Formats: sequence, C-alpha cells, structure tokens
Amino acid sequence: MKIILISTATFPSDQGIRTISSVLKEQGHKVKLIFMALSEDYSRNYTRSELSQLAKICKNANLIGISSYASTAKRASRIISFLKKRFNVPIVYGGVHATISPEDCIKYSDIVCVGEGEGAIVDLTKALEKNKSINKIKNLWIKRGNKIMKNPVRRIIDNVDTLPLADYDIEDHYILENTKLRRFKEEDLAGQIFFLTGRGCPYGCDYCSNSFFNELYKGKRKQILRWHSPEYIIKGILFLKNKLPSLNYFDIRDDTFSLRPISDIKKFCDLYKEKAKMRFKCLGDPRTITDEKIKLLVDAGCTDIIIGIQGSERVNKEIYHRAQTNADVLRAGKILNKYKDKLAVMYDVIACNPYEKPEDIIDLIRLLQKIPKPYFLSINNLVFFPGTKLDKRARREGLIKKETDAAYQLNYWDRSAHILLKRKNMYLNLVLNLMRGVVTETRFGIMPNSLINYLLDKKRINKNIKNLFPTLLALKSLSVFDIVRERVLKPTYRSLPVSFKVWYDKVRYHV
Ligand code: B12
Repeated sequence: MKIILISTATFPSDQGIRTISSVLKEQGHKVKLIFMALSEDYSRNYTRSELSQLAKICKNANLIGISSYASTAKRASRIISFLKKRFNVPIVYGGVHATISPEDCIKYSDIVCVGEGEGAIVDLTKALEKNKSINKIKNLWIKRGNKIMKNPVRRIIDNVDTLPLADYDIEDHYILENTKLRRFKEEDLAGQIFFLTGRGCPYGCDYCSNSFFNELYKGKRKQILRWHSPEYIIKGILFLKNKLPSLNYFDIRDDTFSLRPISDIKKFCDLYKEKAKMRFKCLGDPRTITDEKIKLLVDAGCTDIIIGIQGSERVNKEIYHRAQTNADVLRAGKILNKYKDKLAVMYDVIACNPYEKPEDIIDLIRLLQKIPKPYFLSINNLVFFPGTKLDKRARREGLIKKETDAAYQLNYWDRSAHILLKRKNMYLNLVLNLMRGVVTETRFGIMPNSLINYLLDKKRINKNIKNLFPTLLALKSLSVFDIVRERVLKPTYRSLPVSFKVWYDKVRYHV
C-alpha cells in the first residue's frame, strides 16, 4: 500500500510515528512521512496553501495516518477535515492525544488508534488490503454513521526489543518550513535526536500523562517499565550515527533513565564508551541517582542531565503524589555537583500551579537556593493535560471551566501568559519564573541571589499580594521581552550553524 504518515509535532524527531513507519515498511508498504512542523505558538494553524501542498503529496495514497499531542490537536483536526473533503481514503488518527481523548478525535477521523499502534496498524493494513472488515481490530475506534465501535486495547508489547528502530530514511520524508512543504534534510534535526531506550514510567505523577497510560494498560502487560537491552540501544545509536553524520549528541529522553538497574547502566556505558564515542544527554530523578550510576554515565560521555524537582516537598507529596523529599533532591544535587567539570545539570521545576499556597512556592525557592551550583534552572508552568489525574481534579473542582483554562494551548515557557491565565500567587510565580536560566554562586538566571532574598521579604510579599500593579507591570514587560525572544532571537539562533550551537550549548550549561 501507499501510506502517508503525518506528524504534527513541533520538532521532527517523534519516535512514535517513526516507529509506526518502520513497522509498515517491514510489512512491505511504501511510506512517506511528513512533518507538519509549526512553531510552539499553538494559536497558529495551517494556511490553505500549506494544506494544499500537503494534499498534493497525499494524492494516490491508500491510507493516511496522523498523530498529535493535545497542544497540536487543533492543527491535526484541520488537516483531517481538509484531506477528507478531497480524498476518499481511510484516515487513522493515533498518538498521545488520540490515546487519551479518542472521543475528541473520532469527531474528525473515522478511525482512531488508542494506545500503542504497532499491532493495530499492521492489522488495519492487512484487513484493508484483503478487503476484510476492520470493525473488530483491537485498539481501534471505528465510526460508521452515528455508530462508534470502541474496541479494547490489546496487550502492550512486553519485549520492546522486537520493535524495529525508528524510521530515519529521510529521503522519504518531508517537512514544512516557512510555509513551504519540502523534502527533509538532515539539518532539520539540528544535530539532535530524541531517543527513547524504553517505554513506560512506574511513577504516574498526577500532572503527567503516564498516570493515564498506567491505567489504560492495567491487566494488559507483564510490567509497566519495558527497557530496551543495552545491545539494542547501541545498535540503534550506531545505526543513526552512520546514517546521519551531522548528529553531535544523543538525547536520551526516557522519563527517567537513572531508574535503570546499575548492572544495566554499566553494560550500556561499557558498550557506549567502546562503540558510540559521542556525547549524550539523559533524564534522571533524584530518588534513583547514585554516585556509582553518575560516575559510569559521565565516564561514558554523558555531558548533560535533566532532573525533575517539580515542586516543594508538600506539593510533590500531596498534590502530585510524587514520593520525593527535599532530602532526596539535595542528596542527588551533591552527587551531581561532584562531576560539575564534565556534567551540566538542569533542574526542572513546575510553576504556576493554582493548587499551591504561597508557602509552597517560597519553600521551593529556598530549596533551589540550597542546591549545589552551578546548574541550569528550567521553569515550566503547569499545563493540565487531558486525562491526567490533576486535570480530572481541576475539572471536578471547577478550576477548569472552559477548555482554555487547561492551558495546553500555551507553551510552558510562556510565563506571563500562564501567570495571567491562572491568576494565583502571581507575584511569587513571577519571582520563580524570573529565576529561570543559568544559576551560579551569586545569581539565579538574570537575578542576583540577594535580589531574590529581597523580593522574598515577608512584608514585601504581603504588599505585592495586596497591590498587584507592580506585578502586572512586570508581566507586561516580560511578555514583550518573551515575544522578541520567540519571534526574533529564537529563529535567528535556529538559523545559525550547528558548530555555533554546539559551542553555545557548552557555554550556556557548563557555567
Ligand atoms: C520525548 C518526548 C518529547 C521530546 C520529543 C518530542 C518529539 N517531537 O519527538 C520533546 C522534548 C521535544 C518533547 C516536547 C514536547 N512534549 Co513531550 N514527551 C516526550 C515523551 C517523554 C516521549 C514521547 C515518545 O516518543 N514516546 C514513545 C512513543 C513510541 O510513544 P508515542 O509517541 O505515544 O507513540 C505510540 C502511540 O501513541 C501510537 N502512535 C503514535 N503516532 C501514531 C500515528 C498513527 C497513525 C498511529 C496509528 C499510531 C500512532 O503508536 C506509537 C507506538 O506505539 C512523552 C512521554 C511519554 N512517555 O510518552 C512526552 C509527552 C508526549 N510530551 C508532552 C508534551 C506536552 C510536550 C510539549 C507539547 C511540551 C510543551 N513544550 O508544551 C512539547 C512539544 C512537542 C511537540 N509538539 O513536538 C506530553 C503530551 C501530553 C498530551 N496529552 O499531549 C507527554 C505525554 C508528557 C506529559 N507531560 O505527560 N517531548
């Protein structure tokens, strides 16, 4: 069959749809993968001209597949409606959003794939080829007139090493750039690939979609966490390194790579050091970081690690149900700091959570001040993603009255927009957001440590809670600054040569 797969991700790495593509190619189908990448200003949708260019490539296809996140769902529905008017061809909607909100997706597409799609897409193509009924295929929701058939999800893949590697045959790929849909070039990956070395996360924190996935697959799996073997990962990395010579590092994006058992990390590091000879990044969580693991990772070439702190101890425990203490964070921070000459550390924090009390934000800031420096502080503002426990709670309790209150149309870096939307603890959330950036002994982001202490003076906090004017004024200026950053600085940066970006990355993180 001739199959077109369309990704609405803003960054064209997207391991999910690329794996679907590989599975289809294994079955002998011809697949073209199209990245309809648009900026992270999610209010922008595709123009007619962009969609017409897409339709041209879709001509003669026997099946079209599309995927989206919650934030790109509007874009995906526009594509589906446009293509449906022009072609009489089945369109299957899959991905994270389809998995979590199939009832939304089925409004646009007649076939929706819930959950892992590899088995379902193979069954679907086989049935279509043989002209057989698709009505009972597991994982699929099928719409016929007013009737919707909702088939259950199948068991998830226990041995993920049986999966093919994600499809990086870029000669069959296209990408939307500045209103033009053109052939994919290696440079579109900007020297980086997001690589997952396993599937699943056992934590299921209330703000994260994993809490939904863990429920969905209950009774349909041997275990939640399914790791690829070190051999499989190295095979994948070497394959990509050979295929894409401009790659300068691997970005391992498992929710928490440090959760892997030490024996596994050791094997991976030994193989990586011997064969890959390239720097890599990964994510870790404070509870599973040990000196032994970090030593091995750094020695194998890990130059950057992202650690989720998320909130104060109370917020983690009572709101996010993330069993992590301040002591865990400080213990991990101390270990990581031992490797500061070789390892850049970025801490992730969630701001702008309307369930927080002022004391929670102050506690979090005080914790950040205690973590050994230098580090990079990434402040992400809370988004209620559909299907997560926190989203359900906020809807139940009336915090989300209309869809835009959920904030998933906002990028979490859009600080003023979040603070103005949530209108809770505005002053303290502004202070926290201003701390974003490189943290050294003397300053946090753009602010000296002494300024933070000044801003956190009890009387000053109370004054600013009562009189919002200075906060609103600061937010206005910040939003102008952020617009310039998004519209001018970021695109300029993107167009700079990779060699500059490599250098800048080092300067930025290796303080
Ligand atoms: C790696 C990652 C990233 C990377 C890479 C993303 C990319 N474009 O490649 C980076 C860091 C860039 C990123 C960014 C963002 N991410 Co992210 N990310 C992830 C992460 C950790 C893994 C995603 C992944 O590759 N999974 C593995 C693959 C195999 O699974 P999958 O994509 O679900 O695909 C399977 C099925 O969905 C299905 N399927 C997928 N596509 C299709 C298509 C068809 C036709 C069919 C039939 C089936 C199908 O089959 C696949 C194989 O089984 C997930 C968390 C998670 N555990 O999934 C969050 C996650 C997907 N991200 C999330 C978000 C919100 C974002 C951002 C929007 C955040 C922001 N800035 O505001 C951005 C924007 C992303 C974008 N628009 O491109 C949310 C999505 C929530 C939601 N409901 O939409 C998640 C779930 C995390 C969370 N917070 O809960 N992300």
